[in-house]
Amino acid sequence: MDDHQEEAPEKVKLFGMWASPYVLKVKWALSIKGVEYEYVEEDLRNKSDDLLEHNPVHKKVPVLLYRGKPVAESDVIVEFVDEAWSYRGGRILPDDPHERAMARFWVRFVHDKLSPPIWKWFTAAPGEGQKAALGAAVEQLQVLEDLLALGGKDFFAGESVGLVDLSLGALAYVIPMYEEIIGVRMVTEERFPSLSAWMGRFLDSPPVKDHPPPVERLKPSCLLLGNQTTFAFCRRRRGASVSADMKEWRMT
Ligand SMILES: N[C@@H](CCC(=O)N[C@@H](CS)C(=O)NCC(=O)O)C(=O)O
Repeated sequence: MDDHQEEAPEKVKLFGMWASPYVLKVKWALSIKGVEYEYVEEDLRNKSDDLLEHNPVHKKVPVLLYRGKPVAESDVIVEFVDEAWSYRGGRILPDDPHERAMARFWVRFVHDKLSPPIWKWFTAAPGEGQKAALGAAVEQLQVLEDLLALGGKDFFAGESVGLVDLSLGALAYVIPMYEEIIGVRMVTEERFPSLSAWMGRFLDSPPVKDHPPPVERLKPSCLLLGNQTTFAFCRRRRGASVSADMKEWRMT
């Protein structure tokens, strides 16, 4: 960005929806940079003309409007925010090109390798499928555990929240919520000491304190996400137990 002039608040607009982890990630990025903006809450069952005009390809939130120009896709927006306001706030991407490439690599890892088995674990019926998904999720969580332990830093790329932390951020509040609904603990201090400490630090970090995840509001909304999720939630509420071979994972 050539022009590093301070933006008037009305020049930046974020189209979002309260439950969206992608929107929350963008809010956290804007908070790191100290950017003021106007927030527009979308009804995704009745999308506004503005949203459809600004994101005609995906028709999804988040969309960031900067000087009237839209930026869509949360990962693209986060990088854009870091570049557009490079002169203020904390750095989201590292300065070093190789470290930047590695940060992007781990973002892809979270999307492609980690999130799918966690979602599968949450939505699977008790039995082999649930056990296999748990095993797959734990295997990938171990990769992150080792990465964090090796780095020896508070966050993935340093002493403050950066790109990888933001992309993993939703899991820091979603995993405990899933654990509570299913009644199984996946990330414990014993199994994943570095990762569980990171979760605590992340949830306590300034951007997350600025925009806390709407956990209590989200819990019942999980029921609306899909039949399988509804099934998992209802099964738990009815007091049915997880399968017998998963006793070691059960919440105490
Ligand atoms: N890849 C997108 C995903 C965004 C996304 O899935 N947004 C959801 C809300 S969580 C949405 O707008 N859904 C509306 C729809 O699918 O019609 C990103 O990272 O921004």
